[in-house]
Amino acid sequence: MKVGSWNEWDPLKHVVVGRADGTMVQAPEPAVVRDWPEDGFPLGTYGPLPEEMTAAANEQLDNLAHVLESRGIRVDRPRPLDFSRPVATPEWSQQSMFGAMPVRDVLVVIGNELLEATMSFRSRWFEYLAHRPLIESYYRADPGMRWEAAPKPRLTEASYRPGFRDEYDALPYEEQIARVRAGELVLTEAEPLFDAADIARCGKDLFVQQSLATNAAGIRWLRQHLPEHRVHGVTFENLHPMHIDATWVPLRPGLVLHCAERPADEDLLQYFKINDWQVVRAATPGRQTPPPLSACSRWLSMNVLVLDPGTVCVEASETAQMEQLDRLGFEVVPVPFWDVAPFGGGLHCATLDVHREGVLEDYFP
Ligand code: ABU
Repeated sequence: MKVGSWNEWDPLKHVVVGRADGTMVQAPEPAVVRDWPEDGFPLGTYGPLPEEMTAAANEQLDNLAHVLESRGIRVDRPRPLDFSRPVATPEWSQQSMFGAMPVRDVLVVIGNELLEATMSFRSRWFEYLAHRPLIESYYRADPGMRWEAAPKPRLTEASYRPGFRDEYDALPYEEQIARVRAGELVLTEAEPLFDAADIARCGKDLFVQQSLATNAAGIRWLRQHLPEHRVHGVTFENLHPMHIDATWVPLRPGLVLHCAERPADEDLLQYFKINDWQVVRAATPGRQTPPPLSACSRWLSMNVLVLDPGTVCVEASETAQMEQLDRLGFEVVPVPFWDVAPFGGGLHCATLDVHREGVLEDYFP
């Protein structure tokens, strides 16, 4: 048993796969207000996702676990909590949590360190507890593992821009994008905040998206915490940036998949190009609409799980994405996963690399 992973593509040996049990449509909070009337959750309402959706998602998550185990990869699963209970700190209370999905949002492994993200939604503040039994067992089994948790945020009103959503939605497109570029979204800079899924790992280089879940102070904290890495704060032309793994997806040394609808900053493109990386526009998703009851987009098509530099799991209905990766030289493993999407994401979101064989390398010398 070893905790260790430096990038998104080295041979995968051990992984956590999330569970859908008990996932909630979150109660309103300063960071996020759900409004899905057509799916039974109009503004202000909250509650567990329907049982039949949960069962269908769990079937696909279990199947992913079997696919990975059949390839010799060890799979662990988190312990769901009662996410429907209100939670509180001394400074606020919140009527519900979210769930034990996606694992990628909460935890990241960088080298021998397993790091718990701050998270930035109140409904996700305690989510790490669903993963603690596994983390504790890893810490007992691997004497070389470092277990770190970023500063637990206060998440008081000071961490959020009041009236952000209405003000932002009323802006013209160019002004909205200027706000994205400037990192002036719902989060203030009162304290470091980040979700782990805003980090793309490429050995010595870590690309961290400033987003609706990650602020500049969070990126600064990561930079200071990981002095042996080059931590790049990045943004994309995306009106609702939330996690980098359906936008900028490194597949193997020298190859990154990029969402064409979310153009990258010129500086980022140049950084990859002068280091001889190929930046490939991901295939257009087969689906025209986002998943129900979800903040994710149809670009979950490119939210792939790389098993090794020649093998990649792709959502089974995304034919164009599978064909593109086949042409790029990958063995493509189709995995049905669209029923998991309402629970927070795709194949990359739902998983956490505990161990990938490999060492720290500099891919941008
Ligand atoms: N959390 C996965 C990324 C969601 C999206 O950009 O559609």
